[in-house]
Amino acid sequence: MRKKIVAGNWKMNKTLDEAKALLSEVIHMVQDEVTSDVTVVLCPPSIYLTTARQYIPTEGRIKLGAQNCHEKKEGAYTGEASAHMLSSVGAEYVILGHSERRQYFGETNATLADKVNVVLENGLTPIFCCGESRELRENGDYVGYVKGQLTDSLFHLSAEEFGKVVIAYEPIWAIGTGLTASSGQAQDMHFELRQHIASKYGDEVAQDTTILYGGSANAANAAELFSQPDVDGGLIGGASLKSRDFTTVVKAA
Ligand code: 3PY
Repeated sequence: MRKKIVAGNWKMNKTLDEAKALLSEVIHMVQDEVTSDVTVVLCPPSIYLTTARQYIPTEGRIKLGAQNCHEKKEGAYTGEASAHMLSSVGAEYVILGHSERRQYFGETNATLADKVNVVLENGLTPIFCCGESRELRENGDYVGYVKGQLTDSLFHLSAEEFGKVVIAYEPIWAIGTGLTASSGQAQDMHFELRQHIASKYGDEVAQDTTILYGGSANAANAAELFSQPDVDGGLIGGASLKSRDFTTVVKAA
């Protein structure tokens, strides 16, 4: 049985006091209300990771994640954080290749392959984001494009290493636009990606791979999205900033 995960991507939001309040509310609500075995990953801005670590119980379903890391081990990279540093402050997951990182920070499939390597070397779980633009969805081979993102950034891994990766399908046209993929569109792509993984690593690895949906998933649409057989939870943007909404999404998984 593959793992169900709901991860909250806070992006660049919240002051320290607001972050503390949100952490405390979400942790209590999840502990009090969620009965399933879903794993919840909270990904605040990296400046709050150390604080967040103090709020999140060391044992249990709630985990700490970062939103990015640098591809090099260490060195003269002003303003950056390495996977080793993230691990040293208690992060367990790292979101990699979010479309905002690809778009605004020029991250390529090749850079992301390096990031995946350092993240795995440091015992962290990558949440690898992939997804197509609106133009591609309307006029191109969007399935081939998203499969290519996996091939280029992940398929150098051994089956054992790949087994530690979480995939998040996030169509770019559904991020920050209020548009969401229909549950059918999400299912179709997740199915294609699982087949693609099977073609490289075999059926067992593919069936065990957690594939999250991201892109304006929220309290109103999560249950429908998560009811799809190949949708194993979500990577949640805006709705992760409100404790009630986020908890509702977690309960839907
Ligand atoms: C969204 O929900 O829009 C996201 O980008 C999640 O990462």
